[in-house]
Amino acid sequence: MRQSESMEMWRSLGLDLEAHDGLLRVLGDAYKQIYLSQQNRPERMDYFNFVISEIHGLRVKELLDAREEGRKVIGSFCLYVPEELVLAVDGIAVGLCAGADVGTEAAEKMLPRNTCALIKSFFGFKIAGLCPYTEACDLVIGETTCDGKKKAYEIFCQLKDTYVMEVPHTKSAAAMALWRSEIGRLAAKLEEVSGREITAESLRAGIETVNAKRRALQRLNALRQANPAPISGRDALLINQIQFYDDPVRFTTKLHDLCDELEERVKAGVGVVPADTPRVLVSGCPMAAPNWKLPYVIESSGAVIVGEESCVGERGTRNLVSDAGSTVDELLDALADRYLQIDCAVFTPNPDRLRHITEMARAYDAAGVVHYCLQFCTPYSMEATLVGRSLAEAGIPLLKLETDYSMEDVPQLQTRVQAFLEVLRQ
Ligand code: BJ8
Repeated sequence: MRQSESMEMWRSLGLDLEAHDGLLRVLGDAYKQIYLSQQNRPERMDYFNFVISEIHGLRVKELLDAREEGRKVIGSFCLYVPEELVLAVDGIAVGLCAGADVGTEAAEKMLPRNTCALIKSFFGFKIAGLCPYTEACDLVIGETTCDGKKKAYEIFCQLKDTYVMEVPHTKSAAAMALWRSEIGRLAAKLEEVSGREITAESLRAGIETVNAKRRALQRLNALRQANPAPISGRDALLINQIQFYDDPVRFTTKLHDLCDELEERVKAGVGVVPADTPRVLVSGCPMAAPNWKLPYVIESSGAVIVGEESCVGERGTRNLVSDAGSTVDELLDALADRYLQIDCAVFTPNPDRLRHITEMARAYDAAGVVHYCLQFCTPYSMEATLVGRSLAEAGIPLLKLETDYSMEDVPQLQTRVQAFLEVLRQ
Protein backbone atom coordinates (compact mmCIF):
# COMPACT_ATOMS: atom_id res chain seq x y z
CA MET A 1 0.00 0.00 0.00
CA ARG A 2 1.32 3.46 -0.84
CA GLN A 3 2.67 5.41 2.14
CA SER A 4 0.39 8.41 1.47
CA GLU A 5 -2.69 6.15 1.35
CA SER A 6 -1.71 4.44 4.60
CA MET A 7 -1.13 7.79 6.30
CA GLU A 8 -4.53 9.01 5.21
CA MET A 9 -6.16 5.83 6.51
CA TRP A 10 -4.39 6.03 9.87
CA ARG A 11 -5.31 9.71 10.17
CA SER A 12 -8.96 8.90 9.51
CA LEU A 13 -8.82 6.26 12.27
CA GLY A 14 -7.52 8.87 14.72
CA LEU A 15 -4.09 7.27 15.29
CA ASP A 16 -1.25 9.32 16.72
CA LEU A 17 0.71 9.45 13.46
CA GLU A 18 4.07 10.40 14.92
CA ALA A 19 4.00 7.74 17.65
CA HIS A 20 2.65 5.17 15.19
CA ASP A 21 5.46 5.93 12.78
CA GLY A 22 7.96 5.38 15.59
CA LEU A 23 6.29 2.07 16.49
CA LEU A 24 6.45 0.79 12.90
CA ARG A 25 10.13 1.75 12.68
CA VAL A 26 10.98 -0.13 15.88
CA LEU A 27 8.96 -3.17 14.80
CA GLY A 28 10.51 -3.15 11.34
CA ASP A 29 14.00 -3.20 12.85
CA ALA A 30 13.05 -5.96 15.30
CA TYR A 31 11.54 -8.02 12.47
CA LYS A 32 14.74 -7.73 10.44
CA GLN A 33 16.85 -8.82 13.37
CA ILE A 34 14.61 -11.61 14.65
CA TYR A 35 13.09 -12.97 11.43
CA LEU A 36 14.83 -11.87 8.26
CA SER A 37 18.28 -12.69 9.64
CA GLN A 38 17.39 -16.40 9.96
CA GLN A 39 19.31 -18.80 7.73
CA ASN A 40 17.68 -21.50 5.67
CA ARG A 41 14.10 -20.29 6.10
CA PRO A 42 11.37 -21.96 4.02
CA GLU A 43 10.78 -19.88 0.87
CA ARG A 44 7.04 -19.78 1.38
CA MET A 45 7.47 -17.73 4.53
CA ASP A 46 7.47 -14.89 1.98
CA TYR A 47 3.69 -14.66 2.21
CA PHE A 48 3.87 -14.25 5.99
CA ASN A 49 6.63 -11.64 5.64
CA PHE A 50 4.32 -9.77 3.30
CA VAL A 51 1.40 -9.96 5.75
CA ILE A 52 3.57 -8.53 8.50
CA SER A 53 4.83 -5.76 6.24
CA GLU A 54 1.19 -4.79 5.59
CA ILE A 55 -0.26 -5.65 8.98
CA HIS A 56 -1.20 -2.02 9.70
CA GLY A 57 -1.74 -1.27 6.00
CA LEU A 58 -3.52 -3.51 3.51
CA ARG A 59 -5.24 -5.74 6.06
CA VAL A 60 -6.69 -2.73 7.87
CA LYS A 61 -7.85 -1.36 4.52
CA GLU A 62 -9.59 -4.67 3.83
CA LEU A 63 -11.44 -4.33 7.13
CA LEU A 64 -12.49 -0.78 6.36
CA ASP A 65 -13.63 -1.79 2.86
CA ALA A 66 -15.68 -4.61 4.38
CA ARG A 67 -17.29 -2.13 6.77
CA GLU A 68 -18.21 0.05 3.80
CA GLU A 69 -20.09 -2.98 2.46
CA GLY A 70 -22.00 -3.22 5.73
CA ARG A 71 -20.00 -6.02 7.37
CA LYS A 72 -19.03 -5.75 11.04
CA VAL A 73 -15.52 -6.05 12.46
CA ILE A 74 -15.33 -7.69 15.88
CA GLY A 75 -12.18 -7.51 18.01
CA SER A 76 -11.11 -9.67 20.92
CA PHE A 77 -8.18 -10.60 23.16
CA CYS A 78 -9.00 -14.18 24.04
CA LEU A 79 -9.43 -17.66 22.65
CA TYR A 80 -12.83 -18.01 24.28
CA VAL A 81 -14.45 -15.70 21.74
CA PRO A 82 -15.71 -17.99 18.96
CA GLU A 83 -14.72 -16.76 15.50
CA GLU A 84 -17.37 -19.12 14.08
CA LEU A 85 -20.17 -16.94 15.48
CA VAL A 86 -18.67 -13.79 14.00
CA LEU A 87 -18.42 -15.47 10.59
CA ALA A 88 -22.02 -16.69 10.94
CA VAL A 89 -23.21 -13.06 10.81
CA ASP A 90 -20.82 -12.35 7.91
CA GLY A 91 -18.55 -10.44 10.26
CA ILE A 92 -14.75 -10.38 10.50
CA ALA A 93 -12.98 -11.43 13.70
CA VAL A 94 -9.63 -9.89 14.59
CA GLY A 95 -7.25 -10.28 17.50
CA LEU A 96 -6.29 -6.86 18.83
CA CYS A 97 -2.78 -5.50 19.47
CA ALA A 98 -1.53 -6.59 22.91
CA GLY A 99 2.04 -7.76 22.51
CA ALA A 100 4.26 -4.69 22.77
CA ASP A 101 5.47 -2.39 25.49
CA VAL A 102 3.67 0.76 24.29
CA GLY A 103 1.67 3.37 26.15
CA THR A 104 2.61 1.68 29.44
CA GLU A 105 3.01 4.96 31.32
CA ALA A 106 -0.46 6.10 30.29
CA ALA A 107 -1.91 2.65 31.04
CA GLU A 108 -0.39 2.71 34.52
CA LYS A 109 -2.36 5.89 35.28
CA MET A 110 -5.51 3.80 34.99
CA LEU A 111 -4.34 0.33 36.01
CA PRO A 112 -2.23 -0.88 38.95
CA ARG A 113 1.46 -1.17 38.06
CA ASN A 114 1.41 -4.83 39.07
CA THR A 115 -0.86 -5.73 36.15
CA CYS A 116 0.42 -8.16 33.51
CA ALA A 117 2.05 -6.73 30.39
CA LEU A 118 -0.65 -8.08 28.08
CA ILE A 119 -3.41 -6.10 29.79
CA LYS A 120 -1.28 -2.96 30.07
CA SER A 121 -0.44 -3.37 26.41
CA PHE A 122 -4.03 -3.46 25.14
CA PHE A 123 -4.80 -0.38 27.22
CA GLY A 124 -1.58 1.25 26.07
CA PHE A 125 -2.33 0.66 22.39
CA LYS A 126 -5.78 2.20 22.79
CA ILE A 127 -4.81 5.20 24.92
CA ALA A 128 -1.76 6.00 22.81
CA GLY A 129 -3.79 5.70 19.57
CA LEU A 130 -1.53 3.04 18.07
CA CYS A 131 -3.78 0.11 17.15
CA PRO A 132 -5.63 0.54 13.86
CA TYR A 133 -7.53 -2.70 14.54
CA THR A 134 -9.10 -1.41 17.76
CA GLU A 135 -10.11 1.75 15.93
CA ALA A 136 -11.50 -0.20 12.96
CA CYS A 137 -13.65 -2.44 15.19
CA ASP A 138 -17.38 -2.07 15.60
CA LEU A 139 -17.30 -3.95 18.88
CA VAL A 140 -14.74 -5.52 21.22
CA ILE A 141 -15.68 -8.77 22.96
CA GLY A 142 -14.13 -9.18 26.39
CA GLU A 143 -14.35 -12.12 28.78
CA THR A 144 -14.24 -12.83 32.50
CA THR A 145 -11.17 -15.07 32.38
CA CYS A 146 -8.54 -13.80 34.84
CA ASP A 147 -9.30 -11.10 37.42
CA GLY A 148 -7.03 -8.61 35.68
CA LYS A 149 -8.87 -8.81 32.38
CA LYS A 150 -12.29 -9.00 33.97
CA LYS A 151 -11.77 -5.77 35.89
CA ALA A 152 -9.86 -4.10 33.07
CA TYR A 153 -12.87 -4.36 30.76
CA GLU A 154 -14.90 -2.30 33.25
CA ILE A 155 -12.55 0.58 32.40
CA PHE A 156 -11.83 -0.33 28.78
CA CYS A 157 -15.56 -0.18 27.93
CA GLN A 158 -15.40 3.56 28.64
CA LEU A 159 -12.83 3.90 25.84
CA LYS A 160 -14.39 1.52 23.31
CA ASP A 161 -17.73 -0.21 22.80
CA THR A 162 -17.16 -3.51 24.63
CA TYR A 163 -19.32 -6.54 25.36
CA VAL A 164 -18.20 -9.03 28.02
CA MET A 165 -18.83 -12.79 27.98
CA GLU A 166 -18.91 -14.65 31.26
CA VAL A 167 -16.38 -17.49 31.17
CA PRO A 168 -16.83 -19.98 34.01
CA HIS A 169 -13.81 -21.17 36.00
CA THR A 170 -14.66 -24.84 36.44
CA LYS A 171 -15.82 -27.52 34.02
CA SER A 172 -18.79 -28.77 36.04
CA ALA A 173 -22.25 -29.40 34.56
CA ALA A 174 -23.44 -26.12 36.10
CA ALA A 175 -20.48 -24.30 34.51
CA MET A 176 -21.33 -25.85 31.15
CA ALA A 177 -24.95 -24.69 31.46
CA LEU A 178 -23.73 -21.16 32.18
CA TRP A 179 -21.25 -21.27 29.30
CA ARG A 180 -23.85 -22.58 26.85
CA SER A 181 -26.16 -19.73 27.78
CA GLU A 182 -23.26 -17.27 27.29
CA ILE A 183 -22.69 -18.65 23.80
CA GLY A 184 -26.39 -18.06 23.06
CA ARG A 185 -26.19 -14.55 24.54
CA LEU A 186 -23.19 -13.69 22.35
CA ALA A 187 -24.97 -15.08 19.27
CA ALA A 188 -27.93 -12.79 20.01
CA LYS A 189 -25.60 -9.81 20.52
CA LEU A 190 -23.86 -10.42 17.20
CA GLU A 191 -27.23 -10.71 15.45
CA GLU A 192 -28.24 -7.38 16.96
CA VAL A 193 -24.98 -5.63 16.01
CA SER A 194 -24.93 -7.00 12.46
CA GLY A 195 -28.65 -6.97 11.74
CA ARG A 196 -28.26 -10.55 10.43
CA GLU A 197 -29.85 -13.71 11.64
CA ILE A 198 -27.67 -16.74 12.41
CA THR A 199 -28.97 -19.75 10.49
CA ALA A 200 -27.85 -23.38 10.65
CA GLU A 201 -26.25 -22.88 7.21
CA SER A 202 -24.36 -19.71 8.11
CA LEU A 203 -23.17 -21.18 11.39
CA ARG A 204 -22.09 -24.45 9.79
CA ALA A 205 -20.18 -22.48 7.13
CA GLY A 206 -18.42 -20.53 9.92
CA ILE A 207 -17.55 -23.77 11.70
CA GLU A 208 -16.16 -25.31 8.50
CA THR A 209 -14.00 -22.26 7.78
CA VAL A 210 -12.48 -22.18 11.26
CA ASN A 211 -12.06 -25.98 11.40
CA ALA A 212 -10.20 -25.81 8.07
CA LYS A 213 -7.89 -23.14 9.47
CA ARG A 214 -7.24 -25.23 12.59
CA ARG A 215 -6.58 -28.33 10.48
CA ALA A 216 -3.93 -26.41 8.52
CA LEU A 217 -2.30 -25.36 11.80
CA GLN A 218 -2.46 -28.96 13.02
CA ARG A 219 -0.68 -30.00 9.82
CA LEU A 220 2.05 -27.44 10.50
CA ASN A 221 2.41 -28.75 14.06
CA ALA A 222 2.63 -32.36 12.90
CA LEU A 223 5.46 -31.44 10.51
CA ARG A 224 7.38 -29.84 13.36
CA GLN A 225 7.60 -33.24 15.04
CA ALA A 226 10.23 -34.21 12.46
CA ASN A 227 13.91 -34.14 13.32
CA PRO A 228 15.59 -31.99 12.04
CA ALA A 229 12.82 -29.42 12.55
CA PRO A 230 11.81 -28.07 9.12
CA ILE A 231 10.88 -24.61 10.43
CA SER A 232 11.97 -22.46 13.35
CA GLY A 233 9.79 -21.86 16.40
CA ARG A 234 9.95 -18.15 15.66
CA ASP A 235 8.35 -18.65 12.27
CA ALA A 236 5.75 -21.05 13.64
CA LEU A 237 4.84 -18.51 16.33
CA LEU A 238 4.54 -15.80 13.69
CA ILE A 239 2.11 -17.95 11.68
CA ASN A 240 0.07 -18.62 14.81
CA GLN A 241 -0.03 -14.87 15.50
CA ILE A 242 -1.04 -14.01 11.93
CA GLN A 243 -4.01 -16.40 12.07
CA PHE A 244 -5.73 -13.89 14.37
CA TYR A 245 -5.48 -11.10 11.76
CA ASP A 246 -5.58 -12.56 8.29
CA ASP A 247 -8.59 -13.56 6.22
CA PRO A 248 -9.18 -17.17 7.38
CA VAL A 249 -9.68 -18.73 3.93
CA ARG A 250 -6.62 -17.04 2.39
CA PHE A 251 -4.54 -17.85 5.47
CA THR A 252 -5.51 -21.55 5.25
CA THR A 253 -4.53 -21.76 1.57
CA LYS A 254 -1.19 -20.06 2.15
CA LEU A 255 -0.42 -22.20 5.17
CA HIS A 256 -1.08 -25.39 3.18
CA ASP A 257 1.31 -24.06 0.49
CA LEU A 258 3.97 -23.64 3.15
CA CYS A 259 3.23 -27.09 4.59
CA ASP A 260 3.72 -28.63 1.12
CA GLU A 261 7.21 -27.13 1.12
CA LEU A 262 7.85 -28.32 4.68
CA GLU A 263 6.73 -31.82 3.73
CA GLU A 264 9.37 -31.82 0.97
CA ARG A 265 11.96 -30.67 3.48
CA VAL A 266 11.04 -33.44 5.90
CA LYS A 267 11.23 -36.07 3.13
CA ALA A 268 14.64 -34.79 2.10
CA GLY A 269 15.84 -34.55 5.72
CA VAL A 270 16.34 -30.78 5.42
CA GLY A 271 16.04 -28.85 8.66
CA VAL A 272 16.20 -25.22 9.63
CA VAL A 273 18.85 -26.31 12.16
CA PRO A 274 20.97 -29.49 12.48
CA ALA A 275 19.35 -32.62 13.91
CA ASP A 276 21.36 -32.50 17.14
CA THR A 277 20.01 -29.04 18.11
CA PRO A 278 18.26 -29.21 21.51
CA ARG A 279 14.48 -29.32 21.00
CA VAL A 280 12.38 -27.25 23.38
CA LEU A 281 8.65 -26.94 24.04
CA VAL A 282 7.33 -23.56 25.23
CA SER A 283 4.33 -23.60 27.54
CA GLY A 284 2.32 -20.92 29.32
CA CYS A 285 0.96 -17.44 28.64
CA PRO A 286 0.04 -16.45 25.11
CA MET A 287 2.53 -14.45 23.02
CA ALA A 288 0.42 -11.90 21.21
CA ALA A 289 1.99 -10.19 18.17
CA PRO A 290 4.55 -8.60 18.15
CA ASN A 291 5.85 -10.37 21.25
CA TRP A 292 8.81 -12.32 19.82
CA LYS A 293 11.25 -11.81 22.69
CA LEU A 294 11.47 -15.23 24.31
CA PRO A 295 11.53 -17.33 21.10
CA TYR A 296 14.37 -15.12 19.91
CA VAL A 297 16.25 -15.57 23.18
CA ILE A 298 15.78 -19.36 23.09
CA GLU A 299 16.63 -19.90 19.44
CA SER A 300 19.54 -17.48 19.34
CA SER A 301 20.94 -19.41 22.33
CA GLY A 302 21.24 -22.55 20.22
CA ALA A 303 17.92 -24.42 20.65
CA VAL A 304 14.94 -24.88 18.39
CA ILE A 305 11.35 -24.49 19.61
CA VAL A 306 9.28 -27.38 18.28
CA GLY A 307 5.89 -26.61 19.84
CA GLU A 308 3.90 -24.04 21.79
CA GLU A 309 1.49 -25.11 24.54
CA SER A 310 -0.16 -21.73 24.41
CA CYS A 311 -3.27 -19.93 23.18
CA VAL A 312 -1.10 -18.66 20.34
CA GLY A 313 -0.25 -22.28 19.60
CA GLU A 314 -1.68 -25.71 20.17
CA ARG A 315 -4.09 -24.79 22.99
CA GLY A 316 -5.99 -22.81 20.39
CA THR A 317 -5.90 -25.30 17.55
CA ARG A 318 -6.04 -28.85 18.83
CA ASN A 319 -9.82 -29.20 19.17
CA LEU A 320 -12.29 -28.85 16.31
CA VAL A 321 -16.01 -28.06 16.48
CA SER A 322 -18.40 -30.83 15.42
CA ASP A 323 -20.51 -29.71 12.46
CA ALA A 324 -22.87 -32.67 12.76
CA GLY A 325 -25.80 -30.67 14.20
CA SER A 326 -28.66 -29.73 11.91
CA THR A 327 -30.18 -26.86 13.89
CA VAL A 328 -28.73 -23.62 15.22
CA ASP A 329 -29.19 -24.88 18.79
CA GLU A 330 -27.33 -28.12 18.11
CA LEU A 331 -24.47 -26.25 16.47
CA LEU A 332 -24.32 -23.81 19.40
CA ASP A 333 -24.13 -26.84 21.73
CA ALA A 334 -21.17 -28.10 19.70
CA LEU A 335 -19.46 -24.69 19.93
CA ALA A 336 -19.99 -24.59 23.71
CA ASP A 337 -18.54 -28.11 24.02
CA ARG A 338 -15.44 -27.33 22.02
CA TYR A 339 -14.69 -24.00 23.64
CA LEU A 340 -15.07 -25.32 27.18
CA GLN A 341 -12.33 -27.85 26.41
CA ILE A 342 -9.74 -25.03 26.23
CA ASP A 343 -7.43 -25.64 29.17
CA CYS A 344 -6.56 -22.07 30.13
CA ALA A 345 -4.99 -21.72 33.60
CA VAL A 346 -7.99 -19.70 34.83
CA PHE A 347 -9.79 -23.07 35.28
CA THR A 348 -9.67 -25.01 38.50
CA PRO A 349 -8.70 -27.76 38.67
CA ASN A 350 -6.96 -27.92 35.30
CA PRO A 351 -5.61 -31.47 34.89
CA ASP A 352 -6.03 -31.49 31.08
CA ARG A 353 -3.33 -28.88 30.68
CA LEU A 354 -0.86 -30.77 32.86
CA ARG A 355 -1.48 -33.99 30.94
CA HIS A 356 -1.30 -32.26 27.58
CA ILE A 357 2.07 -30.59 28.24
CA THR A 358 3.65 -33.98 28.91
CA GLU A 359 1.96 -35.50 25.86
CA MET A 360 3.21 -32.65 23.70
CA ALA A 361 6.78 -32.87 25.02
CA ARG A 362 6.81 -36.55 24.08
CA ALA A 363 5.09 -36.17 20.71
CA TYR A 364 7.48 -33.39 19.64
CA ASP A 365 10.47 -35.18 21.12
CA ALA A 366 11.29 -32.11 23.22
CA ALA A 367 14.25 -32.50 25.57
CA GLY A 368 12.81 -29.90 27.94
CA VAL A 369 10.03 -27.40 28.53
CA VAL A 370 10.33 -23.66 29.08
CA HIS A 371 7.38 -22.37 31.11
CA TYR A 372 6.73 -18.80 30.05
CA CYS A 373 4.85 -16.57 32.41
CA LEU A 374 4.10 -12.88 32.22
CA GLN A 375 4.94 -11.07 35.45
CA PHE A 376 1.85 -10.62 37.66
CA CYS A 377 -0.09 -13.36 35.87
CA THR A 378 -1.39 -15.29 38.86
CA PRO A 379 -3.13 -18.17 36.99
CA TYR A 380 -0.06 -19.24 35.00
CA SER A 381 2.54 -18.54 37.67
CA MET A 382 0.57 -20.54 40.27
CA GLU A 383 0.00 -23.40 37.84
CA ALA A 384 3.71 -23.53 36.99
CA THR A 385 4.32 -25.41 40.26
CA LEU A 386 1.97 -28.21 39.22
CA VAL A 387 3.36 -28.20 35.68
CA GLY A 388 6.85 -28.66 37.13
CA ARG A 389 5.72 -31.58 39.30
CA SER A 390 3.91 -33.41 36.54
CA LEU A 391 6.86 -32.98 34.15
CA ALA A 392 9.28 -34.15 36.85
CA GLU A 393 7.24 -37.35 37.19
CA ALA A 394 7.69 -37.87 33.45
CA GLY A 395 11.43 -37.13 33.74
CA ILE A 396 11.22 -33.96 31.60
CA PRO A 397 13.24 -30.92 32.75
CA LEU A 398 11.47 -27.57 33.14
CA LEU A 399 12.75 -24.01 33.16
CA LYS A 400 10.32 -21.46 34.63
CA LEU A 401 10.72 -17.92 33.33
CA GLU A 402 8.84 -14.79 34.30
CA THR A 403 9.19 -11.71 32.21
CA ASP A 404 7.33 -8.81 30.60
CA TYR A 405 7.54 -6.98 27.28
CA SER A 406 10.55 -4.78 28.06
CA MET A 407 13.96 -5.73 26.66
CA GLU A 408 15.86 -4.95 29.86
CA ASP A 409 16.01 -8.54 31.10
CA VAL A 410 17.16 -10.09 27.80
CA PRO A 411 20.77 -10.71 28.99
CA GLN A 412 19.46 -12.33 32.19
CA LEU A 413 17.04 -14.53 30.21
CA GLN A 414 19.84 -15.53 27.86
CA THR A 415 21.99 -16.63 30.78
CA ARG A 416 19.21 -18.76 32.25
CA VAL A 417 18.25 -20.30 28.91
CA GLN A 418 21.88 -21.11 28.06
CA ALA A 419 22.34 -22.82 31.44
CA PHE A 420 19.15 -24.84 30.82
CA LEU A 421 20.37 -25.88 27.35
CA GLU A 422 23.61 -27.08 28.92
CA VAL A 423 21.55 -29.36 31.17
CA LEU A 424 19.56 -30.62 28.17
CA ARG A 425 22.73 -31.32 26.19
CA GLN A 426 24.09 -33.45 29.02
S1 BJ8 B 1 -7.76 -18.53 27.09
S2 BJ8 B 1 -4.57 -17.69 28.40
S3 BJ8 B 1 -6.13 -15.79 25.82
S4 BJ8 B 1 -7.40 -15.75 29.20
S5 BJ8 B 1 -1.31 -13.24 30.93
S6 BJ8 B 1 -4.38 -11.46 30.77
S7 BJ8 B 1 -4.29 -14.83 32.09
S8 BJ8 B 1 -2.89 -12.11 33.89
S9 BJ8 B 1 -4.12 -14.05 28.43
FE1 BJ8 B 1 -5.50 -15.70 28.03
FE2 BJ8 B 1 -7.87 -16.33 27.09
FE3 BJ8 B 1 -6.72 -17.85 28.95
FE4 BJ8 B 1 -5.78 -17.84 26.50
FE5 BJ8 B 1 -4.66 -12.68 32.62
FE6 BJ8 B 1 -2.37 -13.97 32.75
FE7 BJ8 B 1 -2.41 -11.52 31.80
FE8 BJ8 B 1 -3.53 -13.51 30.44
